Amino acid sequence: GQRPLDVHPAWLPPEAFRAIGSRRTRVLGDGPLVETVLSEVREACARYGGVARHGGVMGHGATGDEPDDLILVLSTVDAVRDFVPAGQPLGEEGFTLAARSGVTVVVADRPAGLLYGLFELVRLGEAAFRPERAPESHRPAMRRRMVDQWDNVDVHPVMGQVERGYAGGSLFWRDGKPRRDPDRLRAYGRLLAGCGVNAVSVNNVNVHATEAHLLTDRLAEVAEIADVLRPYHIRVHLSVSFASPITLGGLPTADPLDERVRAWWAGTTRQVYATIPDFGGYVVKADSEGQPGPFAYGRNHADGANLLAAALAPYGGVVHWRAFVYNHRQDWRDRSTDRARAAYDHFAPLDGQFHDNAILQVKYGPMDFQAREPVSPVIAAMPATRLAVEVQVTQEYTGQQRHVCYLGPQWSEVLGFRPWGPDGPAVRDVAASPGGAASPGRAHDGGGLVAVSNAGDDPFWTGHPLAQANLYAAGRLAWAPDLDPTAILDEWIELTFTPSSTGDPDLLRRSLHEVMDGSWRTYERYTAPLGVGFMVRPGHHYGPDVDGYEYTPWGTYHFADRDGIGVDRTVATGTGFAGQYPPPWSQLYESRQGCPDELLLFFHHVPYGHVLHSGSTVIQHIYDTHFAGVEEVRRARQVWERLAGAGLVDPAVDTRVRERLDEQLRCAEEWCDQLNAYFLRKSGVPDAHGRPIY
Ligand code: GCW
Repeated sequence: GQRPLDVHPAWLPPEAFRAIGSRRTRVLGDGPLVETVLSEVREACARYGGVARHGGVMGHGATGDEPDDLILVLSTVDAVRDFVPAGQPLGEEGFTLAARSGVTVVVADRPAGLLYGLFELVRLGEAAFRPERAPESHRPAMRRRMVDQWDNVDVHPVMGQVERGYAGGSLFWRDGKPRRDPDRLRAYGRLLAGCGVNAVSVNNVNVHATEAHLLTDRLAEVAEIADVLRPYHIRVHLSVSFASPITLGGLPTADPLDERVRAWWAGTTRQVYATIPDFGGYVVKADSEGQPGPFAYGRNHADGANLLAAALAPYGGVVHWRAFVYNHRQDWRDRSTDRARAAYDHFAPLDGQFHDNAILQVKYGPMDFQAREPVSPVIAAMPATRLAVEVQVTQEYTGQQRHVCYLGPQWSEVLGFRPWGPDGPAVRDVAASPGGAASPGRAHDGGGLVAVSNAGDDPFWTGHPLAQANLYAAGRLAWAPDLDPTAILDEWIELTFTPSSTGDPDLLRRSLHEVMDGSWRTYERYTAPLGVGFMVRPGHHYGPDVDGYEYTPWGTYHFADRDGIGVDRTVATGTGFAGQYPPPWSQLYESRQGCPDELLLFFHHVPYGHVLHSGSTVIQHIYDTHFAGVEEVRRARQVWERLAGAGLVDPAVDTRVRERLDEQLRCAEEWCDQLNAYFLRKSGVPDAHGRPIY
């Protein structure tokens, strides 16, 4: 029995377990993960009147027992074959679901598969208990499905406790000390497992002085977190500072080729595994935005990553080495430097030089988590390197969890992008593991999906209750990257808003889809146009400021003048970034005609009168989309009000969502008015429809 939490149950409310809890279930197997499954089933049965049995013989209880409705069992039990014929190995995490003659069976080769099978049953609800179901096997496409917390132990003077966190404080630390709230932490692990996540990196990739100590004298705090998350099959990873041998070890250098440095990392890592035997590995942001790295010693990123990979290898650990490396002290007058080029320029030449247990973690776009960017060219440039794709669930640039912005469609577009053209593999294949559902047929294991978490100690976990869907979608896409994001949204709605049985469930579903499905594109419409990005207030990145970054060292410019706007990244006349893609994309992006509208200003500087594929001019597109975006937000607010008015949502959720929708509308109007005014003043071209522009 868990103590009832004073927090929203998100996608695993008790009602989601009704179908299981009202039946007779037998769990066969032992060990900690099986215990977790059993305790979930027991709790559901206690609530809904079912029976949970542990052990015994498959299909038969003790004499006199009524037969089982549901059996969760490891494939080592012979009797399983009466239900599910032997098939392909299911691996560490896969499972098969089947039903025969009114008995539903989940079979797995390993205990973790039973846990994921249980959550599949939860998603299916009553549908899991049809009398007959043909066997259906599920295996994760990606072996590594990780969330990165950007949590600090201390409250950082500028960034707060959670860097780019919009959901309160950390779930791990408070007042500089471990929070030690195992119930809350366990509930988080449960939610993560419930959407398929199996790894958590616990601290910010910007590793400040206090947090650096988590690796050594404060390691016990990490071990405590690992203990709580382990029953949900979640491994803990740690962000470390490349300068640790100096700052923690007292060495005069952190040079990756120095013997003392290698010995320090080896010894330190041995200690880590002595304390946390199933530790996942390190995450490193090096030579990026002021973090220390190998450049200080004239070494490259492969030298740096391999140093840590070598220390982790004896224990099966991995290093996630981030590719987010660029010059953040650029001179804006220097038109030859292009931040978008940086990751490729640094890393592509190193392809093939990284150890097997080094994973290069690449942000999905070449800039920085904008609402719209092309897919990073690094993903196609390093066939001999294990790559992980990083997405930002925390909504730094997409409304900071004050705006509804369901990002499933964005990530799904990225994962489905085919960098080598229509006949080549997709991004999801590059990140997948051989033998996984995506069967990419690649030589080596992909590095998986990494999602920067949007969760904190907020009672709704994510500030905006509807932002829970983003965390859920990130996990589901890591497990099955070809899932339709709209179907994922449906799952999330179905689980989270389990009908209070009052009211019309169809209205609920339809309304939430209306509010959420297209919300990413709505956000794109009222913010920076046609892929140009940024135009946000510097520092905190909320709200509009068209020129906020224009004359800064950050490399994020739009170059608007009286004649036109956009960044010339062509090979012919620009920075050459378009040439970092393989054909056909290099050619498509190079030409104004071939370039998709939504990325036009990312690749080209064009006159305001340039005609888009849509038939509209750039300037008219800016006006139209901004007015339309505001209208869409206004409409979303009406739909929500109607929904809440019908008594279909919990009043606390309603209050929170309504307050945020009000702010979203205010902010969208601000974006619209500022952007339109700015471009009217620059271009002198009036709106064709004569709408108010200030
Ligand atoms: O998006 C930027 C953020 C930084 C962040 C950085 C990164 C953790 O503004 O706050 O630092 O990206 O991804 O390293």
